[in-house]
Amino acid sequence: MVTKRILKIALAATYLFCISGVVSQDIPSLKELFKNDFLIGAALNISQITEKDPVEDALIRRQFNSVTPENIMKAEHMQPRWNEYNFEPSDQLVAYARKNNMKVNGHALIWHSQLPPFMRQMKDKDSVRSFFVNHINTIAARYDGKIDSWDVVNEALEEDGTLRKSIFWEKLGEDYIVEAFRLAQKAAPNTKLYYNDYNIEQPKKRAGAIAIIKKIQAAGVRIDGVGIQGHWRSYDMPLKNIEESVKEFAALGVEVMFTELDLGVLPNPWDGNSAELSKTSEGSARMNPYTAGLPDSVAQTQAKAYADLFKLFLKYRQYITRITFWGVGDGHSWLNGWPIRGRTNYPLLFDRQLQPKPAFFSVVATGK
Ligand code: 9MR
Repeated sequence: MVTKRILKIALAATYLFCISGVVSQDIPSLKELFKNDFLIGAALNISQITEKDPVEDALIRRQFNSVTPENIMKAEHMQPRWNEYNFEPSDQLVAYARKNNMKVNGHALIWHSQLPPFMRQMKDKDSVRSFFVNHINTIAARYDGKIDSWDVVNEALEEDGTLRKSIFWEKLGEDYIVEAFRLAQKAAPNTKLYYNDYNIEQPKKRAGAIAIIKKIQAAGVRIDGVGIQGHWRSYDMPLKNIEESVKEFAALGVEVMFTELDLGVLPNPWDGNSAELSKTSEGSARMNPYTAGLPDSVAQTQAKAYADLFKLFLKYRQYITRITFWGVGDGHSWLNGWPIRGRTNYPLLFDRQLQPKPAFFSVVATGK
């Protein structure tokens, strides 16, 4: 009985060792390939940070030299109750990154989403101000010198380039962004400070981001960089806008980063009238067409999109400091659940078994 169990464990260990051997040693390493160009990061969840899956851990250690916590440093996790902080997961992240020689980008200090429950119905200005000041001071100071950078403010813009009417905008006024950076600069003098948002490659929203950066600079406050999130679709890449954005942001003297890269392959319910269709069974099949696997032609389109993007990143490598993927393998991507729940999406470089996809090899080819 005992011998049988030992045999089973040994077999499992050998299997794991073999797989991790294949994954970790037999394919090129992105962080090595691009080491003179930019950091290569991944958003990690708590089970990845705590090394629950040795195969995945070997892959992460081999491929990435930068980590962004996908959720654990958001306000609802860091300060779940008024003035009660939960530092444990973030401390684990810092230890994990130090052990593996990875940079850490803290995500995010001020964001309208994933706020603690006590914030959601807050009416009174003084309470919002007190949360804002204490949250930034406490967390930025604690991790100064332990992490490398912060997304100080995340997603403060509407699509038309005006400021989002968030609780912070409403209660603190439009200067809250400059104030957030001022507080972060004081509390974390050794940490880089970034503004991060999606769709800011699009002209109107980009103009809004430029206005934010200029306003912070004009106030004499430090902002070190801007993160273009990069949630795009393989069949619809805004390459020209991306290139213009890199140039325009770089001209402001800040670092440019691609911070949440993933290229979905599924239809977008907001195109045409397909949103309505998604509610019918015929519509659901149309909106979720690849449940049986990623067709070769779609994988090739995605590989080309990733290659085009990395060629552009390399062209502007003097301005671009980091490329972070929003996840590791397709199985855990947020895009399986958004904007429609329960779909099978394929946005990343590694598949559901953590094997490299054609997109991985097309990215590798640009780096050679
Ligand atoms: O990937 C994150 C997912 O696990 C969370 O449920 C979601 C909650 O809003 O946030 C996702 O990450 C977001 C990131 O923090 C900010 N930019 C958009 C990302 C995708 O929604």
